[in-house]
Amino acid sequence: MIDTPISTRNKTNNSLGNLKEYKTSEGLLECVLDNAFVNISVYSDSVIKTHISFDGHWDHNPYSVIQSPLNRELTISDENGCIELHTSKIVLTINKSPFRLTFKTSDGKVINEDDQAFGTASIGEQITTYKKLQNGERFIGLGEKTGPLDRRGSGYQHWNTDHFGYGPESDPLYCSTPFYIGLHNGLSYGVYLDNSHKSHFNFGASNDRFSSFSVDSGDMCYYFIYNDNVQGILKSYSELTGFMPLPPIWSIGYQQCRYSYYPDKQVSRLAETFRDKEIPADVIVLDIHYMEKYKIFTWDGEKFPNPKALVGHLKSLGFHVVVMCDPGIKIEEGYEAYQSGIENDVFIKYPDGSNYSGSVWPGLCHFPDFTKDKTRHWWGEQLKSYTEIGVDGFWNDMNEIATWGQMLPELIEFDFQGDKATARKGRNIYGFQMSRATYEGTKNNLNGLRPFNLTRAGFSGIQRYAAVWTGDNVANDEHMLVGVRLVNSMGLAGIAFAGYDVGGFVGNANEALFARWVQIGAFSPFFRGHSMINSRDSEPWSYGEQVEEISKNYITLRYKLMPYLYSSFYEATQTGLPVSRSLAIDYTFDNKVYDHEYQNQYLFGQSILVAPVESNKHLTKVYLPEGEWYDFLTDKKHQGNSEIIAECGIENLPVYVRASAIIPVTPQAKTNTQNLGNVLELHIYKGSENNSFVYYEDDGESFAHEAGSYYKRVIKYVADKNQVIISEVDGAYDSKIKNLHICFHGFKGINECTINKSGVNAEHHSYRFTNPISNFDPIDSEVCDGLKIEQIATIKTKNLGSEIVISW
Ligand code: NBV
Repeated sequence: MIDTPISTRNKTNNSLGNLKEYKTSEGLLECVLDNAFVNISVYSDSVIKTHISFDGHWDHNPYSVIQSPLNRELTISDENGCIELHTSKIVLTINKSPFRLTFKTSDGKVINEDDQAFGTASIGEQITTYKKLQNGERFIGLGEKTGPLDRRGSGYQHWNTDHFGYGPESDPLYCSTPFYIGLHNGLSYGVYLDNSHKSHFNFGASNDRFSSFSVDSGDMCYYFIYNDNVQGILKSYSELTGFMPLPPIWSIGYQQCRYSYYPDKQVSRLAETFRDKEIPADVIVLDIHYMEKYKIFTWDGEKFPNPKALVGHLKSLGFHVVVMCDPGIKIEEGYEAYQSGIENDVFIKYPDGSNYSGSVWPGLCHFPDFTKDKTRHWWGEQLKSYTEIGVDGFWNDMNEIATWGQMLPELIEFDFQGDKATARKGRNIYGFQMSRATYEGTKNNLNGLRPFNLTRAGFSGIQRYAAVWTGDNVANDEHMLVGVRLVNSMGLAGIAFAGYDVGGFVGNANEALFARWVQIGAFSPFFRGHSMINSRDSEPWSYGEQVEEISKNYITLRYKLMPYLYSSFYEATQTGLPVSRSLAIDYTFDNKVYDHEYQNQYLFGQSILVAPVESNKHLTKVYLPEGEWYDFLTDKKHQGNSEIIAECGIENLPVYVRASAIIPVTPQAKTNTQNLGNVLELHIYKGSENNSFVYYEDDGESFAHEAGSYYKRVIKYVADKNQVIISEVDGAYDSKIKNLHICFHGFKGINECTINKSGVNAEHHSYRFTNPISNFDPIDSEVCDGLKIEQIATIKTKNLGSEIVISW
């Protein structure tokens, strides 16, 4: 290591100074400056890491980045007072005196540059990097942050916080992902600040000169990502911090929760009511009242005398059970988790070595130190008491860490993989590592089944271990829309599996609000109804017959879309593209998508555009970006690049389908994701562009797909040839689909359709149909009748595993 200079940092601004010397070795450019050290390394042609340390001690976050640098020889030049580092996509110009960075495209356009006067500087322990505000620059993402889609003019901080009933502008909330995307002049880039101390982002707030990011302590360590489009940036970010593993399919079904359902009889009645009413649902969630006096790993003997029998009964009804897991372990002699926690020395500590105690639900508690391997293992062992009785879903709450008083002392110490750190560095990591312990532990306990894990707090990389929900929202329209933006914004920060409490946690929804929230929630990656203790009942049938019918229709629609949705989840595991996609992803430089009227709109998967709207509106404006769009309910076609007025009475939410869309649907869903039937409807929407969709299926519950047991087909719509081509099967899974129906939307005058089975089986079939224009109506599953082509192909048979060409 290079010699450590004596830190000269004081309370006023300290600059980095000039570059004094540098050397390169194994893909690393090591620079010595007047007042600091800077290491620059290349992670891919799109990603360059800059690590600035004032004291040369190189502070690391060991948890978020899992990618390794390329370690290849760097391409650099040194001329006219500047070093230039080249990848095939980025040119980084390092000005030596003073030390300043400019990131450019290979054809010389400035993507991002340090403020020439300030660069990176410190004020005491806090270090800030100042970037020149570019002309028309916008900023999106940053994860679970309130505020508008375009964050220009706003400032935020990352400090995981339990914020009960937060407001539409509150900041910070529960989960921190210090990653944002900047956009200007047709260019897009990402910055991931890899430091878990409290951090601050300023996107031209209270100034017209710079955007900046700061850390309260540790080093300035950031990854600069450049790509031609936002999709590419999201992919690079996921390569750095990890892709979400495929969740069990049941966890993307409807989940019913409240704080809390008890006793066991009420829980059983709840589950039975879903089945009696034929409202599909997959999960019953048990909140803290299942425990004895809120003690995790225990069951209340009176309310839940036989948890195993209860879980068994729910399973027999086709439900999975998710249980609340709070981190606080009550200090109580004889309480097993406490005793074994003490014996195994798993808790976070004060600097004098005594265990930290803080009050929360059960009373005074100790808190597991999840930054220690041993503790994570211990936690996994404790969770066996749940997995052994059939529980396979876990809900990590209060992990900011939330304690009464909300003032976790900063002197508390965490193990940090043996590299001790205080709560200043550990707080933002806590929920992330708790989720890791829960995911890894239960994965191990479940013998090959995928666990579902939900968390409130997290940090960059959390997508590897848990879905994230937006905590204690409030039952009102504004909050409903804030939730949509929070989920979309998390999607811009690597978290594809996110959602909000449908119906609102705090306060009481009314009929219209609940109905609307279910409609929007049906198009959210994580879909769970939840409400607070002492609030009104909030199940799909609790708001009268009309709302029950609306809820049932939209929940059923969600299940019909399951092949599309599960394939979209699969896509997220491969590309880092979220399931709920802010329009800023596909229409990045269309100013209209940032308009406050339209900023809540998003694509649900590749082709379905959702326009969330308040519950009391009957008409609303919708912006349809370039291209052509079909009304999801009526098939009415609209030209894009236009603002339209849409009807949005209580029965329906404005939803549109992009022309050329390919949407696989299952028409038979009635109970849960295990019973989706054996028919696949392929809905094709006429358009002038070619399109393709990756259809993905597997057993939905095990890890066998990792060993090749999946069923994947690329479905192509070839617009000018009037063809759908379904590629040969990839993977060894035996698909459940027996019959494929093709439903055409927007095609006029088709009267014959030919299936060419690529010669595997010489038969050719042709079919006639009477009405070529179909509706896809979520309220009635039969509307496609007369349009379906029965028995086009039995995809399951080996013969039809090869390419299928459908022409009309
Ligand atoms: O466990 C009770 C609640 C839970 O229902 C909610 O979803 C969490 O965000 N929990 C917070 C603890 C206390 C809430 C007042």
